[in-house]
Amino acid sequence: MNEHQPIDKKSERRNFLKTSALAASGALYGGLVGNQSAAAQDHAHKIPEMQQGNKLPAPLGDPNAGKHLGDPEEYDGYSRFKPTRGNDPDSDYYLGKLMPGFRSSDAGPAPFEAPDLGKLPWKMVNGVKEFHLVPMAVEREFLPGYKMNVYGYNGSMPGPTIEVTQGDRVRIVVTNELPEDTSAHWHGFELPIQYDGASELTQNLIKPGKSFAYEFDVHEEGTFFYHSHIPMQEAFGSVGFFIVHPKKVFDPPVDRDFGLIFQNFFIEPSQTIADSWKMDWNWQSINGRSGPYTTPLVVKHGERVRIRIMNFSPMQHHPVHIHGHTFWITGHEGARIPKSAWVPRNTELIGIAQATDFEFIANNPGDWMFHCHMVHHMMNHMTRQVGPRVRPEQTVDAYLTNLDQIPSVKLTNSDPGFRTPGYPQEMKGMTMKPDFLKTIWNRREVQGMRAMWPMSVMGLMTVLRVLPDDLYQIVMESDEPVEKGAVFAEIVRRFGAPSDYEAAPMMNHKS
Ligand SMILES: [Cu+2]
Repeated sequence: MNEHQPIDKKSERRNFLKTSALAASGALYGGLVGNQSAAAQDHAHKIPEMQQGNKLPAPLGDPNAGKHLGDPEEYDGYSRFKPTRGNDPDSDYYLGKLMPGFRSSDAGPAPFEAPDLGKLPWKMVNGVKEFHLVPMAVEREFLPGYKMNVYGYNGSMPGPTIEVTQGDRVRIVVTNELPEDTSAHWHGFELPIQYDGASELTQNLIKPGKSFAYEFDVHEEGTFFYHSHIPMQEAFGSVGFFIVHPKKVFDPPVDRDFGLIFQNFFIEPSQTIADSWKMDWNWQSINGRSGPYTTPLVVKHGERVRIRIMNFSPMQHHPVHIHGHTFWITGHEGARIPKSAWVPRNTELIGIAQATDFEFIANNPGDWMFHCHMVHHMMNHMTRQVGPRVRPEQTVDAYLTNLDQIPSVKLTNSDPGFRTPGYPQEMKGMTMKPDFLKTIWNRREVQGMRAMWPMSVMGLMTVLRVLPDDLYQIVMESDEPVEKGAVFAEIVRRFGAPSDYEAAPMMNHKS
């Protein structure tokens, strides 16, 4: 099977410059230039007045670049390049069930990637893979400017991923840098009892500053994790992925192998320290970040994708939903599921301490929501945003130094919505400051998304971006600047209904 066709960087650049020139020449909507259908012309007149000033992005990329020549595009009526189900529910290729990706199984497993998390390095010592894991208090930036104090490992929350191959023998030296005792549990592994890390049942706790070495053979394969076995430390973030690749690559091989850890925490408004005692939650994180700071999963059109989702929330289950695609459930934290028992879904409930592997063909280009479907998990607490509790630009220090004139509640938002007793449900005034937005946008993975996207991705939400090869190259491999909305508009132009498309209002294009 062919690997992806290489893309000529120079021609890409020429193409970009060409499109930039088009944009600069004042073309309102590139899709309408040079190829204007009567319907599109007609529609151009119907664009509402407020949209008239919108600068709509020019065409981008080269649709002919990176075609997968020679790869079969269709199996039993299922196409990897367009939304399809196939002809027969009993076919191996129904909903892309056994449709391979582009990666050959000879190439070994696709690299595991947990966005925003690192991997724990190891070295081979006398035939054993040796890791050094350090439980410690960490500061994790859930959102730009929101640095939270939690527990993690080696400076990260969740901790770095331990990644091994079935059959490896591992030694994990755990050195406790927490201010209290801990232990490390290897969740789901069938290992010798004294290395199970169940505090006090199987070992003495590791004192601060002390180490304990865990050593065992890994005969399993699949999606595992490690965590402290002190419940309150678990609620404080002490967890990390432990991925075991099978000796024989899973069939069919995937092109992408992502991992996401869903968590929630209770952190009082204006506090930075998680409260593990509360039976409640108000901050949500995926791999230690809240939407829109979660990093989108970017894949190429037609690829076979695996996403492993693990729920390490203290008290909450998550129905995880993906838009625009149907996925197969191919594994849980227990093991790979036999193909005969795979289930197609678009929403899967993942309970606490459970993991689920989704697999699907990314056959529908676009920027797709990927999120927990519980409405209160789709956002963090709104104390900064709602109602008259908002006291802009005031701090406790300023308050204490001015006790004579205790500042009264100053309602700076004149919107009548704020006069309503209780919380306006529309969350008026949910502003994102320029520095915040700059950090959100200053990431490769979000280039060319619609200018308003950060308004819609909150809490336990992220985005799956399915990009044709040329647009993938522009976003993920080129350093050329990409106009906000340009990649999205180009996908609409090629796969959607461009005459009905309106770009985000102009004000959102400024960062
Ligand atoms: Cu949830």
